[in-house]
Amino acid sequence: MIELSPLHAARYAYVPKVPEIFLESIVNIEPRATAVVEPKKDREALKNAFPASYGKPAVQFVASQKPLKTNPLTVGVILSGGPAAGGHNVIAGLFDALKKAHPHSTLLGFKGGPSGLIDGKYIELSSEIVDRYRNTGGFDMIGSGRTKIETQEQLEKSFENAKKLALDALVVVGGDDSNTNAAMLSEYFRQRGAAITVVGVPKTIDGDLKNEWIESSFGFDTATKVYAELIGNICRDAASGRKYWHFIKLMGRSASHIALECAFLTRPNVTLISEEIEAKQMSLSSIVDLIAGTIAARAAKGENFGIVIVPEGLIEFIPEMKLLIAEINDIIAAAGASYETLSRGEAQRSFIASHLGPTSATLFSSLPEAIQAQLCWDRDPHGNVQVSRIETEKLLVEMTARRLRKMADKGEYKGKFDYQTHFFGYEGRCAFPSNFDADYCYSLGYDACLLILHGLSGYIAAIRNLAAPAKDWLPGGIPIVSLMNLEHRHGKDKPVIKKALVELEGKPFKAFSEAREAWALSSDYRIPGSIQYFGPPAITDMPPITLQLERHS
Ligand code: FBP
Repeated sequence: MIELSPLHAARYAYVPKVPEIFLESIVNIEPRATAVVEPKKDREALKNAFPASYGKPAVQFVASQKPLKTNPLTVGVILSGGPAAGGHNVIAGLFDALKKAHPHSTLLGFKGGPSGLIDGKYIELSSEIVDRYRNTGGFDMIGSGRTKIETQEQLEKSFENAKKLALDALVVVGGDDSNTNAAMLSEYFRQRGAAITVVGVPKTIDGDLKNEWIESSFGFDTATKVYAELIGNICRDAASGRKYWHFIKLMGRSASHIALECAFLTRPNVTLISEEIEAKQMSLSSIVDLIAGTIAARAAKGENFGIVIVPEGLIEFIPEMKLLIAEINDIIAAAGASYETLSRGEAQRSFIASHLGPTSATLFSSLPEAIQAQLCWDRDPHGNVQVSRIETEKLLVEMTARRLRKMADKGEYKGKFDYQTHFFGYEGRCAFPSNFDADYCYSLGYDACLLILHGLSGYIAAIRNLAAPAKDWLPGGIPIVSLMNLEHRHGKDKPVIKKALVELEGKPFKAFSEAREAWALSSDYRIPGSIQYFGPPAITDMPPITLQLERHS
């Protein structure tokens, strides 16, 4: 038995705060249909692909006078994709709700992500197991994985195992791709005549699985608070030593929500927002101009130090790089299994270089060799380039240093450029969940159980009013298909959940763009400190700043 840290032991005693309606007996809660939510585009194609769940209304849970009759249920749960703080509390909330609905209900945890269902690998979750993980970070209670259930064989095996285990329902906890999986499974089970309810839960630190119904994905709050603590400490170090520019890449595969939230929490000198770069069609060279310009302006004040925040997904938003990556993706998809036989580095680089069109080939050859190699590494199971492995922060440092030398030659820059690079990503995904995430995740698990009790297959748990105290949250659900569109993946058009990117017309980005000029020249950084789990609610329960800006007028 490992010895627990004092905080670990104390977190077991934490009782998550939940929406007031969850204090009712679980059998006295029912879904009330509200608006029908339709996908924003590709409606016909999505209607054909998801006939059973398309066009269904969003629901909100309300008190009911007529108690629901419940039987013991057997439910499976899958944790899918990258870890996000609070996953264990989703399971705890689901477990507690199931046992309240019927004490003989059973919860099975599929091991290692979706492949656990395909291969029939699972454990029965007892209260002893669940209690060991309450309010803790990580996904290690049952593990996670990135297998996509999409081939006929995978769907069939999942179906067979679900039948063999007599599952009444399956809960898929994941991001956009994993919830796309959930919608496909729901449809497939229906087509096969099996009454197995499949529901999703919105997870991802990236914060890009959201809309007006899903106000935040879980894990975002904890991850951004961990990164902001580290950035704040580096800000203080930079202002103390006064000798380094710190280029900090932050996780978030596509959207820049993490970078934006951390900018509000720490006020760095430069924060790149990928969505703005794409909208303004900024080239790599103009991004370097912007960074070098800020460095020169601060040097003129005698401040040869500062902080640059680089979102992990940036590279895919720079127009010329986006074209290059799309071409590489298609080349890899067309080469199929034969690409996997090429070794990383020279073999992959020269294969790709020989298949690129002329414009992309010129750009590719102008990039540092390390970046070329990283762009060629194999894709994840969803066909995405693995941006966490591309050292964009180093690419920018190298290009900025070159630009500053030229500016110095022309007398436009008088300063000393010394730098450090950092990448914060894995540090933030498995921390003890903040109180916000602990409460939110427990409530999401409870909500998922309610969706199951009411047979709402193909729905994803959606809790609204998250900027308010937990008691005022509004739990419910929406059909997963309403979040979808068609996208080009692995060389084909496929239905997938559309990633919610930073909206340039939204309140958070507008507030940021009004403040950033002042932040560029200032050295009065904001130091958020570490996540506080105990103390005044104004400190312990603060929701993300971007969420507050989005929700308050
Ligand atoms: P999910 O979309 O599965 O939540 O994962 C998000 C993420 O943390 C990204 O921010 C990052 O690019 C990626 O996972 C890294 O994946 P891996 O854990 O496979 O290295």
